[in-house]
Amino acid sequence: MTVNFPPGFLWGAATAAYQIEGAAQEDGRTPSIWDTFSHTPGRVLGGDTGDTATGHYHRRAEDVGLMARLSLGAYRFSVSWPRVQPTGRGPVSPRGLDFYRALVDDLLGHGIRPVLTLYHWDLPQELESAGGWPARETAHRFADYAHLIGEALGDRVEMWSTLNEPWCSAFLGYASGVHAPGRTDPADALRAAHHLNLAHGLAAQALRAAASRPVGISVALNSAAVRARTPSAPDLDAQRRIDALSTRIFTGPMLHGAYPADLLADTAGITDWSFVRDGDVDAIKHPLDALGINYYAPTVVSAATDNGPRAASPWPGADGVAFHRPPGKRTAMDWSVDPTGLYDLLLRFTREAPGLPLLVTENGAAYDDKPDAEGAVHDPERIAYVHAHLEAVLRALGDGADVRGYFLWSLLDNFEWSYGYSKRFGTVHVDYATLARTPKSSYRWYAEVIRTGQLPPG
Ligand code: GBH
Repeated sequence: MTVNFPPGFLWGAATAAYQIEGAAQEDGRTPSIWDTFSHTPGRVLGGDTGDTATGHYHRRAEDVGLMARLSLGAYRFSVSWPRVQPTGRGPVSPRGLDFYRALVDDLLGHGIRPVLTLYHWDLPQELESAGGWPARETAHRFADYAHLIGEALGDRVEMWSTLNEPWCSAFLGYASGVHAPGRTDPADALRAAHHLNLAHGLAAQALRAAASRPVGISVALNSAAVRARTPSAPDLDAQRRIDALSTRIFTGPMLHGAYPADLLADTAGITDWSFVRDGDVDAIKHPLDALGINYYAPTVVSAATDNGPRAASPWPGADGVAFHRPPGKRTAMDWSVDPTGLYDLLLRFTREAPGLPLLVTENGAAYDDKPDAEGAVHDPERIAYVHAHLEAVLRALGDGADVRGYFLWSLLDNFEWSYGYSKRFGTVHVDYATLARTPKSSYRWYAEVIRTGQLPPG
């Protein structure tokens, strides 16, 4: 197997606004659902909030310097909707926008391509109070927001992404409630999924109309890489159901122009899907320029006769499915380390959407990284994790997958949603008392991979 990545392969790192920016109440920003959620006792481990996060809003130049020394070719970040359009309606906020203009200019000045995600989970609280993603109106608000940002930054940002992981927004936000806004209504979660799909399609149209030059548009999905625990018919059926709810609920309308019939049948006891109106699916099927894949670990399922009492499920209509922890290595999130899931997804989308370029928009791992006595941070497990996953990317490339780039999650340790600051995904360590940044050993390793375009042996 070759160890060389193709010329022009885009080497990146990714972050998200609420996880790094802080400055939650500055320059006219209004609260998002994550401000409300994290300030609600019991929702986030340790009562952590994104009020300060890594302080990136005030350390932009330092952080772009870290990217430049890493030799990044691209940086994937998200725009905080309530920072640039406070309350989610009306005109753009010039002060909020200034931050992203300056960021993009800094990146371009260092030859780093900006990859701008419009939505990484921070819905303006006012829009949630008006119904949130289960309300159709939110999709139209999102298209307006996309238009504003397209007008403002479309002259200098070429690569755009509409949504990050709409599965999490819909099902962790409105079914299991472990993410903001913390609601637990399965029918609302399915409505939310549809309105996120619609928001994606309308925003893609709005972006093309607003930008002053052609833009590339993608979406980042956390396709679950679902496996059946055994090849028995009931276990394969469990796999089919979770694949429908995790992946085909998005790729059905986005890539193939229809919701999968088996999904509609599986969820018929929850909703009749009458919220899908004529023309919606056509709008959702807006041609994409690339598909973003976020991958961490596979999901292993089997059929279950009785799940017993349990917390609200993020899988509406999948009551008879059990989830398993495969044996083997795990990260600090307790997620298994299994790069074959990434290979499988890359080959799957190569078959399913021939000709559509693929991007690994997130991949990485949390480990319990601590500075040693000299203040250095060694993270050999992260190096091994990324090495193994890049090997899977190379293998997929060799087998015909059109993978154009890889974005490490994440540049910095950051606010890990309901886990607060307890989980560290960064290749750069952040001391939350001082906000000091310390590149870990994986940073030097990744810089070498980027500079050589090769995986070192081992
Ligand atoms: C990504 O989410 C996010 O985009 C990013 O912001 C985040 O920091 C990063 O990954 C690390 O978590 O079967 O119910 O247990 C990944 C979220 C986590 C979603 C695992 C699916 C399993 C769902 N994924 N999760 S469940």
